[in-house]
Amino acid sequence: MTAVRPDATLTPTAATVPHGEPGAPLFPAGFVWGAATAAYQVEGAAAEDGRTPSIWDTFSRTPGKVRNGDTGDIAADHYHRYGDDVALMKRLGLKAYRFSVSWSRVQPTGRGPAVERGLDFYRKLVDELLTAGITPVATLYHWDLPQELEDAGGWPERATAERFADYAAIMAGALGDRVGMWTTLNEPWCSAFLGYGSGVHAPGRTEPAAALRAAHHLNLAHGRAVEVLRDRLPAAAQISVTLNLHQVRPLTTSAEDADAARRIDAVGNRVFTGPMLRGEYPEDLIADTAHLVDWSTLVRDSDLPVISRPVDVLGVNYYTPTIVSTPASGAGDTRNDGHGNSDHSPWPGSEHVAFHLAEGRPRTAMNWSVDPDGLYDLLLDVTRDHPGLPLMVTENGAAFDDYVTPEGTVEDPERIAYLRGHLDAVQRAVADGADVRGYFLWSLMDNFEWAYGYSKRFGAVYVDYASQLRTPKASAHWYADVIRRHALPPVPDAHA
Ligand code: IFM
Repeated sequence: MTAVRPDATLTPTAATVPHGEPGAPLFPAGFVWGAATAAYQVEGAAAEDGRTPSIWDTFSRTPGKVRNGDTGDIAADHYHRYGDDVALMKRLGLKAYRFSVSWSRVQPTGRGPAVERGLDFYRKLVDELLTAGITPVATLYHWDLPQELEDAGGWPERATAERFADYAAIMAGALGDRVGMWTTLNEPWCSAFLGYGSGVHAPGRTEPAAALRAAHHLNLAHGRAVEVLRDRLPAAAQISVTLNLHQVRPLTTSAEDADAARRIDAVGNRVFTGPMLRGEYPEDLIADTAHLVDWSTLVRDSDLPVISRPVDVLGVNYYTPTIVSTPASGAGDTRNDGHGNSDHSPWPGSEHVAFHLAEGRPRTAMNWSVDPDGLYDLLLDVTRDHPGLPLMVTENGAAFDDYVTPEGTVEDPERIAYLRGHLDAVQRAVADGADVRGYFLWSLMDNFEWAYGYSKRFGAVYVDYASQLRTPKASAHWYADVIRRHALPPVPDAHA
């Protein structure tokens, strides 16, 4: 049964006046238009006002882990420039801004009392957003565990989930009077399986059993945070979790490839949706990984009711589909699944599965294929599996090799095409029954792209890291137009 609060509603927070072309289908009334960032990727100010290192500070300082030795020390300097950034969001007409809180900034050791100076940054950011008429959407965890908690064992340790509940209580106390939309975790799959499995993300551990333990404790942390937030926030607060659900497709129609797809769906998706939305871990996941963990001792009786506390909305992040096979079916790569190369697999128990790139489709600078139908299918798959669950596309976007022209503009027609295709997919999914309440472009501005450092630009706004000058790309202007119309603008006539 899908765990959804019966009274779950997402109230539009800013009036949207539709200006669509006659005949252009409008997005649903109250559809939320936003853009997203994450603390370590944009804030900088890594050692200011009491902030101490997170696992990403440590990882990015470890030689060979991040391209060019880049770190988030300065990033897009959002910590100091948030006022200008909010003004820019307002000019673009954004209705919502999804940001994450740096745990190390507000509770430096991951334990004990909060640091008021750290909390003040988020209070000021939120106040600025509210003054600009932009709805703040706060994510509590976007991958940056305080280093001291990792030193104590990190997510593979059950105690980390309790520390997260304490931190959630601090944030509810600090922002509960002004933030109405909350997300517990962003993409726990990456935290667990890239952080502890393949090691391409912080903390860089390559221990398949620890990755599975981390996944369970992230689930538990989510559930404990939902409990704490429900307890402390006003009844109208909306609580969600964001998952990077893999839209898994078998390469061929063979039974072996279907089994490969089932396996990746289990350890990529259902490891989270099972306990969170159904109150159980999938039997096939348990069987596939039984040689690595003893689920009967890892999961205590009381855990699943906590993890499955209802959410108001499920955040879905989508970039590209995941095409899989057994190695026998084709020349796929068991190591490069699009999440970065490692000698270690992020797919415990299914290390033999091979990954493929679709032929004949455009690719982004991440070498991800552009496939809007994947988003359509994903939204409808989730709707079929969890009927009645409100959805929000909390990330979607693309990196391209953008540059500033001599005229001072940034022309990014590929990104516009990407966004148009995916927004069209959202509209089609809504028309076919998916309850999609909003869309957040990833990302508001160029930022620190984890192990790729600053080499990949996902922003709608170009950031010159030397001067910190922001230049809205053509796609930012295009997205502003979409928001104003509440509909997709006409495709320009190539022959006009
Ligand atoms: O930059 C990341 C973000 O932090 C999480 N989702 C995917 C994005 C692009 O890789």
